[in-house]
Amino acid sequence: MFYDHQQIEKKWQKYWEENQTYKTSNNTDKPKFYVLDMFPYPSGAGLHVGHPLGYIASDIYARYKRHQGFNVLHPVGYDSFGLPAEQYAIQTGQHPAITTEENINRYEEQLKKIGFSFDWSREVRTSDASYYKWTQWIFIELYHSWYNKSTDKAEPIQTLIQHFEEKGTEGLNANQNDELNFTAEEWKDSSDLDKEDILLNYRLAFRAETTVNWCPALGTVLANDEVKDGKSERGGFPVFQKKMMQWSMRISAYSERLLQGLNTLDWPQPLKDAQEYWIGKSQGAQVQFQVEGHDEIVEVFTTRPDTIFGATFMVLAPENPLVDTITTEAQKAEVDSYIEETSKKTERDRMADVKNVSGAFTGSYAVNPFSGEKMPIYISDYVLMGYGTGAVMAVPAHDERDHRFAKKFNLDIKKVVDTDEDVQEKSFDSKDSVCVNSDFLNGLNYNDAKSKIISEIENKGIGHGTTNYRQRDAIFSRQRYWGEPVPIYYKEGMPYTLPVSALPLELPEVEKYLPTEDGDPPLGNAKVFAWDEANQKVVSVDLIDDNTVFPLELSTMPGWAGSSWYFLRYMDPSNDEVFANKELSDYWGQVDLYIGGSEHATGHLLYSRFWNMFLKDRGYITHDEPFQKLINQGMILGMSAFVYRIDGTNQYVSKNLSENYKTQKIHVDVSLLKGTSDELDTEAFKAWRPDYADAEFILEDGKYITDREVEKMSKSKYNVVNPDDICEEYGADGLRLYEMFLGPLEQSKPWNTQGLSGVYGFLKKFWNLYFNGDTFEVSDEEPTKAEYKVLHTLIKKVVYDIENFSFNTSVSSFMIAVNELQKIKCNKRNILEPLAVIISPYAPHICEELWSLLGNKESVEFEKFPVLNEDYLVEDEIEYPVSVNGKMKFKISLSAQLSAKEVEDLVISDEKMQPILEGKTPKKIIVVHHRIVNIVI
Ligand code: ANZ
Repeated sequence: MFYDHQQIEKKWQKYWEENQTYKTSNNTDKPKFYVLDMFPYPSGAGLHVGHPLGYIASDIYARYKRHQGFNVLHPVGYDSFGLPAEQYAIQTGQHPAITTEENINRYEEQLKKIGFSFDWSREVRTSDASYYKWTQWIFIELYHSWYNKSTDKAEPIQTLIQHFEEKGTEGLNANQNDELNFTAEEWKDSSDLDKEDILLNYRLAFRAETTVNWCPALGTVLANDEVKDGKSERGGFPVFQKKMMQWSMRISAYSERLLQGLNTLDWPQPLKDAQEYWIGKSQGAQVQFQVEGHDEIVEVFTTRPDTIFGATFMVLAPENPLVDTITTEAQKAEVDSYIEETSKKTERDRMADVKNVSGAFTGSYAVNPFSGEKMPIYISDYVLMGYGTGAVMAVPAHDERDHRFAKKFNLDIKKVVDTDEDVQEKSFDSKDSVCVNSDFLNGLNYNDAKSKIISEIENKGIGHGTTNYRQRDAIFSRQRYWGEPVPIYYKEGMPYTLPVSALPLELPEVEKYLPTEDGDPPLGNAKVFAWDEANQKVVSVDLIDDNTVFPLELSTMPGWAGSSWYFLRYMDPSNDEVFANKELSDYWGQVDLYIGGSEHATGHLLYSRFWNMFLKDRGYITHDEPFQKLINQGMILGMSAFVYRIDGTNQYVSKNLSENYKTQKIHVDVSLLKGTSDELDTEAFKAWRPDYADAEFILEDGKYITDREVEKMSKSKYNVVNPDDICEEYGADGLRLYEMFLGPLEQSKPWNTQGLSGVYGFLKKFWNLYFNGDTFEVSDEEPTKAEYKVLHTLIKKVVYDIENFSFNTSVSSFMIAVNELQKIKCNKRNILEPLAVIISPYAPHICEELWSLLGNKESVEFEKFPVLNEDYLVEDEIEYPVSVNGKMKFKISLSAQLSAKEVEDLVISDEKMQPILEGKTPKKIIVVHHRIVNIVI
């Protein structure tokens, strides 16, 4: 029977949509299971076959879990704010909302063609006002919260105010910007404005002057993870360091919890390692050094206080405020010119440039509190102001950068301990040092030496043990249009949140999407974007009088705001009262399986854990961690095609002749090749671009052969394969099976359209098991043992494979099973019915069709997954090798049902045994059941 995939797939996609087959109910006594994909940014290019890889895997898992009786939440949505739609708006004037809507429609169409079992009714879009209302609400909650280190959680700002009213800052243990000290009286005597200023120092969403990554070409600030090698990740524009007043999120308050939480998660180790590295916990000490002849103290952070005896000089970051006070008159010019020189470098350049040490002497000295020796104080840009205290004690014998600096400036190099292997491993070991023998630490291992010196530092009252994290607070404002407005207005320069009742604060219309002439962000172009405090509404900017009508914040939120909590919104997507009803978020709890790309390791996956922990602290949800198990799917690579253009001409030479010419290798679109071959369709090539209209070709054997290379699949490399084309030709089921068949989910693998005919052939064979010629025909006769064995072998394999996320091997076992059933001409209902259920998570359309042809009225989706019966796998006959005095003599086939004793009797009485025994009685007979018989005579 002809397998008409197009007709079948259309029919079932329509059925699923009309019957809302995959709509998830919240009211059920079934156990829940939450399967989530990282939601896509709907780009203008549409999907290529690399995008659905993870979605197919998660869809198979979601369907499998439904068959197992779980109530599965498997939603989809769009991360729909972002730069590309805005860049397009700048170029063309088209509102980003329109571009976004068009792109989403295209994505939706493409996704629906692949037959995903998404609950489309729960779709969310981060750029919808009904969604970002709650992103703004979370911002307001963060603004009105502080981090209490004593309770180790975020608390409402009222508890902080209460603490100030009762005790001032005494006994306060908070995460803050600056350490403040005041009494309860001083607090009470402060003006309202001063109080607000003080509170801003503690809020989880706060404003502060920060050095930011400023990208003039994009006109915005970028997060660290949006900058790659000093360039913007999107567009590759240069990024500079600039000081600006910015909104920030106090993620650093959560560093330790973000680190500890990793232990509870089933995530790939490289991903955990990346987060651990990003958080960057260092344990050490903060130590104070007296500056000679000054009241000033240099405070350093060191992870190696045990090397303090070898600290021979000090280095401050050029930006350290102390530099000004301690630089001597004689050194001022040198110091100033050095500061000027380094201010041009980005922090990243400063860290990357390890070879060229540079610096300047301040003219002042500090005193080493342990050795009593004088230590010259330098400045150098290898010390960063944003880390630790912005100052180091330099130990050139043990630290490589300090060593390079000492060599350059001819400073003393003293080695402290060199006996303990543990320490040697941690130290850079310089050969040219003088050894100082500190009896104080000799003989101690690394950890003991460290603890001992820290207690000594504490005893001397010159410092204390401390922990530092490399992770910085996250800058939250973007000078962009297409993002969530920040629900803040300014009164006397102080920020105030909008009342929750005024949310959503909608993105205003603007005429231009560029910054204003005054350098304000694009929202500065809006005509109606001011806050009328008295009437509680947004009004025209002309009405701003700073009395009752105030300016609104003009920056918008970063891309990561909306994606940091979307998994919660799916639980209750249309609730207008709360972001998600508590009962529902309790029921759905954590995401049980999250699949997505590894590029989100330190961005999305840290920010969303942070917001989730915050919402948990404030009692809105129950779990600290949002994503229990996570898998990073690998990449699908494309086969790029290239032509060789002869330099300075419009002539193109075929691949195998190209060596004879000086050429340039140019990407051509893979759709310009003939069929699945490497041959270029030269006419299509000429028509592709005006530049190529007059192209001439030097052919080989009458053909132009392109060069091929495996690269990341991407629109920019012209090697994308559109899933729509594959669905058309081989069906969505073919696409799904093939993507899984390509190899292990986590690995990268090249796409090869030719390989699809294999899985398509399998689908046809599978289909035909249910037909006799053109008639659908299954028999109700009881299957044979051999038939059951094929089925149950398959069940066993597939269950194991799905539970271990090994989807490629399941596809091969489907192929084996179908081949075997075809060979033994099996058409029994009791085999073919369960077979359709087993294959349905992978190839849902064909299985729905077969299931309904089998006479079932309901979708195959909720049918119980077939259960393994091991009895069918037991071999009927066992072939026992019989060994006599250690030598194998013959083999004997016996029923597997026999006991060991029965096997023994049958072997001894077998006629082949008689000539071997020669009438003797065996001394010993050992039967290893179902394996071997050993006889000693
Ligand atoms: C003395 C010492 C001896 C150090 C030694 C290291 C090795 P992590 O592990 O990254 O936390 N340091 C401290 N603050 C710094 C800053 N603002 N900029 C650049 N370097 C800074 O590194 C901490 C170590 O880096 C500290 O320990 C300090 O040098 C340096 F054998 O102090 B150490």
